[in-house]
Amino acid sequence: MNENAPATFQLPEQMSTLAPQVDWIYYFIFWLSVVMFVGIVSAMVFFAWKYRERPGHKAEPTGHNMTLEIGWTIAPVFVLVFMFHKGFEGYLNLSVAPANSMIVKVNAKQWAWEFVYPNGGSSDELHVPVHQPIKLVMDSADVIHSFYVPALRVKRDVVPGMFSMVWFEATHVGHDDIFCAEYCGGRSTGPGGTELPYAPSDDPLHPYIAGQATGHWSMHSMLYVESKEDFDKFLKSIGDPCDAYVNAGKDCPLKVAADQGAKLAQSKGCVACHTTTGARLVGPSWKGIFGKQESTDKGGVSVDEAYIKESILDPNAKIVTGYQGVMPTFRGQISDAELDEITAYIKSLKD
Ligand code: HEC
Ligand SMILES: [Cu+2]
Repeated sequence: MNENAPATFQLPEQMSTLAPQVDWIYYFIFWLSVVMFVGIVSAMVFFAWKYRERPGHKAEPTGHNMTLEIGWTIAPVFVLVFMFHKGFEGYLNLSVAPANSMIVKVNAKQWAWEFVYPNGGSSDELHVPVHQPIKLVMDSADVIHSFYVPALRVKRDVVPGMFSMVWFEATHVGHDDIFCAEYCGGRSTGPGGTELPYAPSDDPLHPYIAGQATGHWSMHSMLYVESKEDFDKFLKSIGDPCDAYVNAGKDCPLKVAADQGAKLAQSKGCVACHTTTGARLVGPSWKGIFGKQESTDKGGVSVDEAYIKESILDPNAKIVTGYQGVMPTFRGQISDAELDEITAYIKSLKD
């Protein structure tokens, strides 16, 4: 099932390991519908002709046929359960990223995509290495968006106030469009019209948001699948995300957030149980944990934004192997902005 087909009359090119599975169930449903349609319409036409009104024939009511009724109720149930099973299998596959996935953070907002890579750099187009599972951790700054790449057969909603996750592994070098598949508003321009939610920014990292996009239709980007070498070159080219700010003579917001997070770790008392040096206290050290695999009582997890948030608000959801579930919850005592700052701090604690 891993042969990737080029575009067909009905479907675009396959570019991910998942695509053949999605297309299989698509064609199964399509051909089942064709067979049912031809069968039902033929029978209908045949019987309409067979029992047509003609001299010498009287209409005879047929009554109830129990065997038939039960037959055409049970048979479709099997087909539906099979289709549900296939669909659910695909959904689960899409939801559970392999342990060796590279994490890319996706920020959606009206009307742009931003992709943040493991080295901290960001871009408005998604570059990924071929044959490498990519886990997208997605978040929206405003309304619901939906990340959609046809050739990957991947589509998932991006919802404000939570992280949604999807993963894929590209099978060959190439490119495809990234669309927003959720109607996410537009700019009203007429006299007295509503204001654009984002004023043009002088943020050197996000010049593309600078007021040139005007609606859902413009929330378009590109996916580039590259060889490992090309991808490494790309990563180098976006470099340290702070460079652009430093060059513009400004404070780097990431650094400011991380510094703020360091202060919070003190004032909220995290440092009583966590070090940043690699040394173990009551809880594990934060040094170098971001992006790593952590083993917990619920199995292996990769440490990403969503896991850190969960660890702080719901510490007992997953307990790190070798530690006690003694961390208190900070739900209600820590704002969303503070969570982001602590996350930025933990991210900055590289090995
Ligand atoms: C009373 C001690 C204690 C305090 C205070 C505490 N923690 Fe923890 N924390 C733990 C322990 C023990 C674990 C490991 C067990 C678990 O997963 O719950 C842990 C786990 C974590 C993890 C997951 C680490 C990993 O390696 O997977 C994060 C992230 C975390 N804490 C963040 C925080 C933050 C942020 C604060 C302050 C707002 C904080 N903790 C305060 C004891 C504490
Ligand atoms: Cu959108």
